[in-house]
Amino acid sequence: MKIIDVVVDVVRIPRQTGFICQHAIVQILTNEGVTGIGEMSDFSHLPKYSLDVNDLTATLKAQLVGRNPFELITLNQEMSELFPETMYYYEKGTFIRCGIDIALHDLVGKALGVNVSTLLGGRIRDRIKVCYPIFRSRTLEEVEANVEIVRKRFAQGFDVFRLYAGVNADADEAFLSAVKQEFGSQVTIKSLDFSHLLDWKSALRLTKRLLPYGVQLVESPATRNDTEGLRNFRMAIDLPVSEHVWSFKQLQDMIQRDAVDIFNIALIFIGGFSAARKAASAAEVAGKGVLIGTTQELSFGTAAQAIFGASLTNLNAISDPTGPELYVDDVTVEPVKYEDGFLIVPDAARPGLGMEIDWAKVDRLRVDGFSWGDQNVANLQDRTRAANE
Ligand code: GAE
Ligand code: MG
Ligand code: MG
Repeated sequence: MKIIDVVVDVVRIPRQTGFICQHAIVQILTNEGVTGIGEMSDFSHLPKYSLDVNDLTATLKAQLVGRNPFELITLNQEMSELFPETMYYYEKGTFIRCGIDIALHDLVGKALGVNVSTLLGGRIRDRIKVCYPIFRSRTLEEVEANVEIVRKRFAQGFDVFRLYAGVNADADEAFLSAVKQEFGSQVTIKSLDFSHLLDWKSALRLTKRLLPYGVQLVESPATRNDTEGLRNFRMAIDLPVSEHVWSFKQLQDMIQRDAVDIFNIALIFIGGFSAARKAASAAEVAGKGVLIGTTQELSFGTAAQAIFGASLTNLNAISDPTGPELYVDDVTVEPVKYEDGFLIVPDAARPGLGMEIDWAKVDRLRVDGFSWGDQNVANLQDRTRAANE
């Protein structure tokens, strides 16, 4: 079997928060009529540092056309040379590598007539507990709208939430206090996510202030790549600490320094199934847990994350992928399903990822490229529309 073409479609889809994200759907076509599909999710991080989609397509074609898609290891190695890791959380190279690796797995699964789970060694669970994200309140006035999101999502079965914190401490406390008062033990706050905004001492001070409201763990409580700060934080607090994995070097540093308890692994931030499996295995060998993180994928990318999560023996914290609930639209025939706050792993009997793209939806949502255009960049960190929009 040989690859004969690579096609990249960019779609632009708003979130419920008003923030608009771009994603690429990549198709890898073969001479035997089998096509693999991958998702490069959420290119809206670093929006002014954008890729030329025609140039990207030409690069991918030059590398992949004529090649055997079953050569997953070699092709992944080559992609890592073309798009090397940069030790940066929102590095775009990992998004590209991820989309290609997902597409190759989908292709190989379809060619063999098996689900991607079979390629990964099967499943040890068929659903994954997830939490709904509450984006940072920048002012006290924004708190009530976030409590309202908890009300609405709780009614739909989501009983775990995570809070992006660290910009306005009073607002963080007001939110946690309101949720505790209204929902008591019916609602769990999985984590405070500081998104590397604070140095570890500031994060520690704020965490201590918010502890009485009850949280399960703390994520990214130090500046980016400050592994020592993460360790200092971890040793100073009696709660598990999680951090995203965005490079093997960074993962090695965190393991060496014993800096975290739980590695937050998302296919998109490490470069697809192959890379994510290596990271999860390293975590397991080091005696650490894993949670499935998210950039907020569409249903296709979320299905890939679910299949990965279903294979993990050390998935021991509540996970994050809720993109399909967050976006107002999607590109698959059927979305992935959520029940009682669990992400349901797509049907194991279906080949590939088991998800079908609705090309009419792609046509409706397609844009020319990744350019950020007229969107305001003011509130990128908080993934919401700017207050003045
Ligand atoms: O830090 C996190 O856990 C988030 O999921 C973070 O990566 C977000 O910025 C996410 C988003 O687009 O909302 O990527
Ligand atoms: Mg995070
Ligand atoms: Mg994202």
